[in-house]
Amino acid sequence: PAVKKRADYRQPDFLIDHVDLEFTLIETTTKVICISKVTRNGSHNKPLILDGEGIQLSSVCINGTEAADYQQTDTSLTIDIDTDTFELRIESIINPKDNSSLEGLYLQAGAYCTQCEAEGFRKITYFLDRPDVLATYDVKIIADKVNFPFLLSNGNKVDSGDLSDGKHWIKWSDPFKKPCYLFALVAGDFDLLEDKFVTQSGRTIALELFVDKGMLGRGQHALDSLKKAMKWDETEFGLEYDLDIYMIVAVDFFNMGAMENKGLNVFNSKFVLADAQTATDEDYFNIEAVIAHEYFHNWTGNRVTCRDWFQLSLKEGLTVFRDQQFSADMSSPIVNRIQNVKVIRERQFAEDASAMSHPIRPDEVIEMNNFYTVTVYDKGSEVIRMLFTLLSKTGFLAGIKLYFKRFDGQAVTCDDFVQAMEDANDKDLSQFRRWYSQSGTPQIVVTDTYDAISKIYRIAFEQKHIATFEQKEKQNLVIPIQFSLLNDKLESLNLGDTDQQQLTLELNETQQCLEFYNVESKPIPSLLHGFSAPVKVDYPYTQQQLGNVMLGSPDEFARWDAGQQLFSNCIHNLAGKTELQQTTSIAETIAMFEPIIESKDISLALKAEILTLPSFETLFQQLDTVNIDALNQSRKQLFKALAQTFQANWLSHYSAFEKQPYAYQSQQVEQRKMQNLALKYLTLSAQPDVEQLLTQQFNNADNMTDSLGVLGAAQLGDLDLFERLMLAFEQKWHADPLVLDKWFALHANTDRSDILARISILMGHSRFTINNPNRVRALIGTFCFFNVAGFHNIDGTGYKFVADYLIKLNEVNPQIAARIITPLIQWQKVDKTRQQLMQLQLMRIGDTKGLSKDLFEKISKSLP
Ligand code: B3K
Ligand code: ZN
Repeated sequence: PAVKKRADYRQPDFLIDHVDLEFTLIETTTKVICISKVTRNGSHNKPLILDGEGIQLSSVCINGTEAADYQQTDTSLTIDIDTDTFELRIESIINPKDNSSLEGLYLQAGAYCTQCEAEGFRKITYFLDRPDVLATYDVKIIADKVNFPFLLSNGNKVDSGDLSDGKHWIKWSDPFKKPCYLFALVAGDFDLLEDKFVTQSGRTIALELFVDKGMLGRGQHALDSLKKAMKWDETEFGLEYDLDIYMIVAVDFFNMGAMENKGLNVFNSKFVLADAQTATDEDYFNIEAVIAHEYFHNWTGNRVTCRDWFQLSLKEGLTVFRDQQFSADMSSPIVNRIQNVKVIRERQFAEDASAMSHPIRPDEVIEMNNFYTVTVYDKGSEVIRMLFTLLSKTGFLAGIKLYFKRFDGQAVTCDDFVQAMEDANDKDLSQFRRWYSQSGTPQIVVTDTYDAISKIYRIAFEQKHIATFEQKEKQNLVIPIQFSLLNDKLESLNLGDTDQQQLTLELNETQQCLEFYNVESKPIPSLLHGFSAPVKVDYPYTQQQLGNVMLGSPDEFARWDAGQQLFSNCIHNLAGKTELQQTTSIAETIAMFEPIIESKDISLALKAEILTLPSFETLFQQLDTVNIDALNQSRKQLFKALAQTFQANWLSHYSAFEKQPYAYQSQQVEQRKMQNLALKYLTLSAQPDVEQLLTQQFNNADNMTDSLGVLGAAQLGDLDLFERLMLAFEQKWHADPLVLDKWFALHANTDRSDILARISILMGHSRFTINNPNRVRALIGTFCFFNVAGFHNIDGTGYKFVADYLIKLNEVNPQIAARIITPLIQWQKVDKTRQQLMQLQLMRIGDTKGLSKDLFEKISKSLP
């Protein structure tokens, strides 16, 4: 497969500014007529080359006359033409029923649905499938009226009618120019939830939410979230919705979370449907966040879009930043920030350390779908956040304003965005731009000295960059580092002349040193407040100093982070120690958390976060080489000790709150979080009547958070009880696929010796199907990503199991296969034996006949 390079970008040879589409929906032979108004772009005599895949071409007409002068390949249609402006009519047939890739137009569970981003439109019709070709669309959909009463597309409904053969048709018109990746069509029978939103300028927008029949009761939260997002974007960014109607359709078969098609978002039902019985607090949170994310794309992505796919972070980084700000405003900012940082540390750092490392604006791509990554999205958002920090909120918003003024209705680059920020603020961002081109996780080495005689404290910050897989040379970046200094009474020092206690250093040289005068004793630095940059910080803290930062830092994030470092250090230090040394070091670490667990001042949410151990994935990323078994073991050891030491506290935290009828409301969310954490610890501590507690909570729960809380806890303890509860859960939720996914996932990450046999049985479960991405992610994805003992079993069976599965999935759904292969290509840090076993399986997959571009790209990069 061909490698595409960012440096090779050329303007399109032809432009299309209007499209008339007509679909006659028939299961295996859908007819598509696409009439494009084409103009030559510039003066040249090149032919028109259209993209197309898996399309059966019926006819090509130019200005009403059938053309013969064209050539077809598997992926293109070349038309020789010397006219400069013409109408191109292409008629073709596609097969939605047999389209299991869920890209292009597909028919699943009785509904037709499209997914065009990144390059799926070419599976629908021959077209200039690139984001810098912007057109208005008129779409006519014809289908059977009984089975497909709703026929939806982008924009406004303009006309409809019945046909004699039981069919009907509806016409849509989208007045906003858009690239074809934002095209959408949905046809099916749904329940419809309707509402209205009045914009700041007084326009009334119709809101329509389409869900599976019978699911109306689960749609309210999504609709409420949409209204909150619409309001928030007006107040915070001054951005108002533009069309008269906003539609969201929830479907069960979808490759990702959701898609921001103009005026017609398509959602994975997982990110729409919620009620107390079936959705957890986390589900409620995610729904609100994803609904907002897609809505925010209407401006950042749709009104201003990407010139080419290398610029994906232009819309994704910015939109993730916007949805994170929104979520922080809707609930606890600190818990939100911690969650964002966990994604960076667990997954983005892992990507940087792997063969798939790439800058937030990649330079080379084989399959674009492989680049919807935590780097482009989440690190991309961190880069925007740094701009926000460096320019201040006012400066940032001025930049945003200029960006829309300049580029509304256009397809632009990341550079254009930074230029707007630069011009609006009169600030040189040339060095900052390197964040877009440089991959890897910077390391900040901090050293300090204190002189008791002169009372001078010096602190030096050094940025270090290590080579990544695809990029050896690195340059210095601009890194905002927010920090404060604490004295030994845990008070923050005033820094500089002002009474400011926090400084932001703009680190842009290799090393920068700051001096502070009249400092009474050597202070402890509290570093990287709010995770002010996506970096690793290295300062030689003692455990005692970390304890002080955890208790005394003015920044809540830094407090949490210090606690995480205390735990991490302890876990990493356990390996290679005698039993006595281990016990002592564990006891010392745990003792430092006593003031936290007993504190009444700290918010419950932060408390629960501080008392949660760093995940295995976070710990893994802290090391250069990892002894998997030892790390897993040590983490469990500390987990258990924490459970036992604080057993009485866990019990009192567990019983501290009175149960109220379920509501998704912050105080309740925090309490459930703390209670379910306590329940886990109680289970691990083998608290005498824990079985009773678990059973009681399970039987009395009026909500999914508390039911799953029990299962998550029981999974850590006695397997017998876990099995019994799981069985009961399955019987109750057998008919509810979204709930059953939680059950599949719990099974998949259970630590048991017969895990592969168990998963094989579950693959035969009547509700499991390889065709549904949610099922595959729940069962197979969870196993790969989270079942450390099973996946990394030193006998290699875990890797082989996954490889066997991916070979099958390659044929069904390459995009999902390429997602799930991620842990298998991240072999760089594990021991030699495992490295070889992993590579062996990668080679096996690589040898598969008909290997997709998606898997090919990841495998070929990751094999040495
Ligand atoms: N833009 C889509 C993602 C498309 C993924 C294509 N493989 C959803 C989002 O980021 O909002
Ligand atoms: Zn997005």
